[in-house]
Amino acid sequence: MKILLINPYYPISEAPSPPHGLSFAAGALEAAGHEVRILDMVVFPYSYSMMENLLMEFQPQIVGAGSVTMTFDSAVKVIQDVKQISPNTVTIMGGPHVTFDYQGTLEKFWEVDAVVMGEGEKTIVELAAAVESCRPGPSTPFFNVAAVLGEAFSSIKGLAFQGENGVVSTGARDLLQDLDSLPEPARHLVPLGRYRALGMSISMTTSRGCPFKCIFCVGRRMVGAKVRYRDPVKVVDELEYLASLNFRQVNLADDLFTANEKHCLAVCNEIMARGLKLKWTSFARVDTVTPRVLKEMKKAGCCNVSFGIETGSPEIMKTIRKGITLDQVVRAVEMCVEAGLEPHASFILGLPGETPETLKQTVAFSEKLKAMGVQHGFHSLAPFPGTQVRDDHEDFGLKILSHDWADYHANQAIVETETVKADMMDEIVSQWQSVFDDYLKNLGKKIDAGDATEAEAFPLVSLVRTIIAYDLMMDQTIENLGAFPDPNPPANQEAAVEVLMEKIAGSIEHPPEKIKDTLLAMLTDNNLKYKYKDSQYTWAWVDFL
Ligand code: B12
Ligand code: SF4
Repeated sequence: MKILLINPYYPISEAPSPPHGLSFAAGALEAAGHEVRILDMVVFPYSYSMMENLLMEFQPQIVGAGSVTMTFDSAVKVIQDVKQISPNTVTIMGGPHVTFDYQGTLEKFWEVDAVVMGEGEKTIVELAAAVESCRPGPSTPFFNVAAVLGEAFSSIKGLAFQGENGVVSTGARDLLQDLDSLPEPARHLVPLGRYRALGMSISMTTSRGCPFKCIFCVGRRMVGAKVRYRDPVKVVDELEYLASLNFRQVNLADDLFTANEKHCLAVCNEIMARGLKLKWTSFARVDTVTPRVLKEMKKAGCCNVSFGIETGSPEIMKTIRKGITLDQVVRAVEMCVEAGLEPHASFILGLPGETPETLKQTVAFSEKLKAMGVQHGFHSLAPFPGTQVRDDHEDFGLKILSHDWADYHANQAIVETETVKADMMDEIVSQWQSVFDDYLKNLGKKIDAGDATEAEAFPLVSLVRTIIAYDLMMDQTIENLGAFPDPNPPANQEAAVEVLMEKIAGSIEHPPEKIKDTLLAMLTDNNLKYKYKDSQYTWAWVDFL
């Protein structure tokens, strides 16, 4: 059977990496014998007519979209388009947002036939089998899940769907115990080349689960309290494959890579034993790192460890059930610095109990950490469906200002406490942002004056390349203007780029020398390619690796 999976749009400013969960779902479907394609709206522009063409050409029987809360609107819009174009296609959604708002999703959007709740690999395969066995013929005028598939769907755990008398949920499916039995994520279906061209990192996981109970977190509820580990040898096999793809770095996306020292050390040792050279990052908690683990991580190629610190207020730290102390934070930072790792700290503004005083404490604590060598970021609390902070927001004294899911991007305040209004928190975020903007501005001046070394200039140079490459991708400049006749074969890559520059001049608004630099870098890194044959150029992105 043919199945189309969709990664919905979200902005480049959020530093997207290739869709990991979706490739696991795709991998499971392929292993079950289905033909799967992924439409990735993060790196391809979307339009109704392109969906019409795709559905006409591929003819999938199931179309599924993943989403987090901030991408839900984009995901559901595509599903609505699919139903309008092809009413007999079975439409499904999955991912952390709909898992905890399946009721709201299915009630509000009749176009969504079913929601896969939680881990999706087994459920989606059973769903596909059910659709395959029960699907109506092409002459059926209009698809009706309740009538045609209701009975088959009722026996699939982890599913919610449109029933005859409203939404039906079959209840949560047990979490997978043996992660090593999962088929490989189908990364070959993801346009990895575009992410690499944009300078993004690539994610993989070595475990699933987190034993902690932070009240703002959905992750733990998605993956369960008991951490399930993959075999370190298999983990490093995958890392070895990812290293061969030449991404800037790999993100170990486990909820908590450092949850278990033994596992963590086993992965590091295996990386070192194979002499694998790659840069990676991971998430950690300050109370789960030790000097030994951090040193081994560094030796194995880890460059950056991200800690959720959340607040500088000891009181709020208790309320959110984070289970760490500010002293532990300071100690963990010292350990990272000693080990030669860059620590990153993320803070959330607008947590229960936030007051002007606690905001000051948080900012002061972030400054203290900065002085110790920590990079930090501020986010605004987004009370996602499935979190305790959302379920009990009134008890926590929180006022939720927006129920528009598109606002749940955590960059702007959408909750207030009794004494802290949204603009107070937005001000902190924008001040923090302006420090970063100033840094880039000053770096730009230094580069223009010829005073920056290549290494110093790199962050800005690569940011500019990312922006230009992204604009070229989303405007389809290469696709629309990259095929043209030219009587003179290019002497070298630079000459070829210059010919392309002439053809695309005026179609993208960036300084020509920066466009040229970007195109050359893309070509050198094998993210862009051209063919010159029979006096004709054909340029193309290297989409698949
Ligand atoms: C790693 C990670 C990231 C990475 C990249 C992930 C990637 N490339 O895919 C980065 C750092 C880029 C990132 C960014 C963001 N993240 Co994040 N992230 C995670 C984390 C820690 C692990 C995700 C993961 O890879 N899990 C492993 C895979 C296998 O699981 P999965 O993605 O859930 O997929 C399974 C199911 O959901 C389901 N499924 C998924 N898609 C589909 C599609 C269909 C059709 C079906 C049927 C099933 C299905 O099947 C999959 C296989 O079991 C989770 C925490 C968690 N455990 O969920 C947070 C989490 C998903 N992130 C979260 C958030 C908020 C974000 C950001 C919005 C943050 C921001 N403001 O920028 C962005 C949005 C990115 C996006 N569009 O997905 C929230 C989402 C909550 C919510 N309701 O929105 C989570 C849950 C953490 C939290 N705060 O609680 N994230
Ligand atoms: S925030 Fe981190 S430590 Fe807390 S429950 Fe979520 S994954 Fe676990």
